[in-house]
Amino acid sequence: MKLIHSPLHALHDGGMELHRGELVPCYEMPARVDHILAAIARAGWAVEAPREYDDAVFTSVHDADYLAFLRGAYDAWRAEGRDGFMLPGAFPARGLRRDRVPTGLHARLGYYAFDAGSPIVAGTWQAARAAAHCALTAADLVAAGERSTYALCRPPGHHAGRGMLGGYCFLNNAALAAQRLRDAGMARIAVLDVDYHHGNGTQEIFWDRDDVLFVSIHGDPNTEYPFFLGHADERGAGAGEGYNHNFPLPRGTDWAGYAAALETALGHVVDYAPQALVVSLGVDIFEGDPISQFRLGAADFTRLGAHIAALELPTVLVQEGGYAVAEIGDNVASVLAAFA
Ligand code: SP5
Ligand code: ZN
Repeated sequence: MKLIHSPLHALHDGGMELHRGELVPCYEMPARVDHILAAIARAGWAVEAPREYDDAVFTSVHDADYLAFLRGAYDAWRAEGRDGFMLPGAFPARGLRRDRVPTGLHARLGYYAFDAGSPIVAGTWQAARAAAHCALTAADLVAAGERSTYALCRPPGHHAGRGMLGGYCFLNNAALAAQRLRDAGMARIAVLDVDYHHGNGTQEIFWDRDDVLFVSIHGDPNTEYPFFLGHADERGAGAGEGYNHNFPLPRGTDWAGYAAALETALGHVVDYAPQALVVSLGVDIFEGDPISQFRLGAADFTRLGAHIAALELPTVLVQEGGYAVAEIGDNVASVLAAFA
């Protein structure tokens, strides 16, 4: 399998997130990638650089005004004489207007963000762009006949919607990969999201479409981030009705509980008979994850990889979350081993 990585991820660094009423360094940090690269090296696998793409490719899943904001946000921040990281403090919740984009920078930041945990720093746009290039390259390789590829994306992507950032995500790498496979002529693409947190952005992007199936297993949004999407009754709309499947699971779920949901989820993928599979691979389902509540052990990632690989589909694996930094590399490598 081919593994795609860009060192530009490291430009997204130094931000803080609001966590339980306190600003703390982001759990989503560059060291995550160092540990994944070390595990990849130990396994004897090679990594290659992503191809370059024109920014216009991002409009396949994102709104142009959102992309323009993201690209120019930090320069505008600097022009106001500021440095450090940008975080929003007010959001257009119910009762407030969403039908006009405010002109002020801080106002626009709140308009386009949905949490105060996803700071924009000087290098965020460049890093997010490089991560998206990794996912697009991984998709292009599969479209050209490669059986499986892995995109070591950082920052992650599955919380980013058409016009919305959050959950450490800015560009939706998995959605860009799925759309790229569609644009290459594959008729049906399935996205399987195993990150602990519901992939609200990916669900939103493909909500009314029947050409991309979205299947997600995650912590119950009643108590787990992102809280406001990811329930089992969300099935898609219009042409997309019946092409969205959510499996919210309670805190404390171990491999036995997870495997039961996984079997049903994979059944939906098989029934759909896709030409390719995109996996949003978050390993924050690990028992040692500092912000998540499932109880999968290290050995369970080998099982997870084996179950997904058994589908024998052309597969693009896209890195999402995973915050137990010391163990993230081994957990990712355990999944990839089933494909390598
Ligand atoms: C890609 C991804 O995994 N994004 C996750 C973003 C989660 N951000 C907010 C987490 C809030 C968790 N608070 C739980 C307290 C745990 N001690
Ligand atoms: Zn996550």
